[in-house]
Order: sequence, then C-alpha cells, then structure tokens
Amino acid sequence: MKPVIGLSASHIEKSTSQFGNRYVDYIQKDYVKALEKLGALVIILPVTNPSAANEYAQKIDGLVLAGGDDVSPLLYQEDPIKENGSNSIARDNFEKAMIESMKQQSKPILGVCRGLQIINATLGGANYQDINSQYKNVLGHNQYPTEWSTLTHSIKVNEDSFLSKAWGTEGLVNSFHHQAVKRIADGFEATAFASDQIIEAIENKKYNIYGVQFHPEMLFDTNQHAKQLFRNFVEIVKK
Ligand SMILES: [Mn+2]
Repeated sequence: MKPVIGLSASHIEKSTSQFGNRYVDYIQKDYVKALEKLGALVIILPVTNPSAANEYAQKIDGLVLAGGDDVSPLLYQEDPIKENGSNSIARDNFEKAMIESMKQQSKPILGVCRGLQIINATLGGANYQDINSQYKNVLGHNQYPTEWSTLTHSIKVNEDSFLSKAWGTEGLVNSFHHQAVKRIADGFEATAFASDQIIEAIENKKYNIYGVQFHPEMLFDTNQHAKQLFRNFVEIVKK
C-alpha cells in the first residue's frame, strides 16, 4: 500500500477575475509531483470546518503543510502590525485543527515556510510578523522575483537533525518569507539557522513534526538535498 499524504491547500475567499465569487482552494503542483514521484498517494485537503480535521487525519498517514499567506498573529496573541501580510483565518483554523489531530494520532507532519510557522503558532510558539521591520540586521529572506529554484542564502544545520540527513550541516537554500519563528514552541528544537540567526528549520523528534522555512518543493528537480528531504519524510510516514 502506498503511504497516503494529506496536503493542505491555499484558500481564496474573495472575488477574483478568474473565478468571480466562486471561491477556490488550490495548491502548487510542485508538492504533488514531488510526493508522487516518491511513491506517495496525495490527497489535497480542502480548507473546511475544523471539526472535520480529526476524520481527515484518520484517513492519511502523514501531512504536508504548504506555503502561502501569513499566519494570523492572533494565533500567538498579538494584534497585527502594519507590515503583517494577507491572512486567512479559515485556513489557519483548519490547519491548526489538523496539526492537533495528527499530533494526537502520532502521525508525521512536514511544514514548508508558512507550514513551519503555523506548526509553531499552533503548538504554543510565536512568530515575527515581519522580520524586515522587527529583526535587527536581517539579511534578504525574500528573493522574489529571483527564480524559485535559485539558492540565495546559506544555512547552518544541527548535526543529527532531520534536516542534516538531507542537507548536511551547511548548505544553501532559497528564501521567500518575511515571517519567521520568534519564540519556539515547547518540545521543539531549532535545527537550522541563517547567518543572521533567523531560524530556518524546527523539529519535534518525539512526534515526528518537522518544519523548514525554505521551499524544497521548488528545488525537487534540481537539487539532490531537496529530493532527499522529501524521501526521508515519506520513509518516516511509511513506518
Ligand atoms: Mn530564509
């Protein structure tokens, strides 16, 4: 049997030129392709009522939380500063319920970018709403419009971490974020740092919950480390 991996969707609940007021959930294909190439069966999860999360969690073996909008600072008891970006409370609340259900059922989670940040906020941590205004001597963490798979900053990775098994103890990553971990959730360890000490990966080994601040799904076809990272996650899901 193939491992079944649930994939969180992005959510638009406002009028758009393409869909009018027929609101949509959507997901970048990179995640689907990467997981399928490694032998997983992928189920895209709708952004729906949090009360459905427990049953969705029962149907899947692992969860990938994708990138997207900023996590609302209300999740860590802060009002938004003016630099806080677009929030989707519906997505936040559904993903929060999914994280809690997966943890309860001891099933692995991999969070990418926003995915890392929602894990941290859900399990008791707090994030920077905007590192460019809230963090001293910050380096360039949003490379847009530089191409997605271009590696733009270095990281140092803790030995014996989930990330080091794919990335080694130092390497390069892409970067498309302006939020980051400020206070790490209890039970978690920061396992990678940029040279400005911004946290680039977190993990909770006991519960197999992992997060990376960069975008390995955009590197999957060009970077062996990124491929290895997803392979390692799928292996953990299979166990
Ligand atoms: Mn970065």
